[in-house]
Amino acid sequence: MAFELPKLGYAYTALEPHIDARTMEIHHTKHHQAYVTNLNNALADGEWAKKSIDEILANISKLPVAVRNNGGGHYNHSLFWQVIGPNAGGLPTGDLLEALNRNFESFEKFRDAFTTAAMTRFGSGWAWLVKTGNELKVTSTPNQDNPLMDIAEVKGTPVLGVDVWEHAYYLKYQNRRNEYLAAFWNVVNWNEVAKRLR
Ligand code: MN3
Repeated sequence: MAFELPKLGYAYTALEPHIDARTMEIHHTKHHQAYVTNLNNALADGEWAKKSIDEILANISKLPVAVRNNGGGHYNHSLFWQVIGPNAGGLPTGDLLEALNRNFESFEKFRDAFTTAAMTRFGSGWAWLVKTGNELKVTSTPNQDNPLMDIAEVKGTPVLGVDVWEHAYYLKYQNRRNEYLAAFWNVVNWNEVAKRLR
């Protein structure tokens, strides 16, 4: 089949206590797997099954809603597992820190803007740091939409994303999205984020 569930580069327990092992396991093996399975089913043997996920997302307005939901879900989670990790958090350095300072005045102001975007996304969705040209912007999208989609209000290349669907935090944090987001900063893999800036 065209798309496959990527392996995690760390154990489900690796992000404890910030993101619990049970949430990680269900999120990866059930939720992400379902997006992959449903994306493959939606694409069947059609011409789009041979295209890259980036090309599919860039043309999403021409494709069925099942491809939008599940293709977005597959891309978004694949990115999410990479931009979080163990032995992470703290502050970004180098070119990434400079770029955040240039675009948001300070790292703290960037973090506040990103957290606000994640807190104010009503219902299920994602908050993003995206690169458009030489500019960095914070935005958010509903459901499994993302800034690579041709229908996105704010377009760009995702550099960092956070899943604010309740399935990402409900077991440990219940309705307390704010506590999940505070914990999220302890698992951001800034080296991986910096790679996406280049
Ligand atoms: Mn999710």
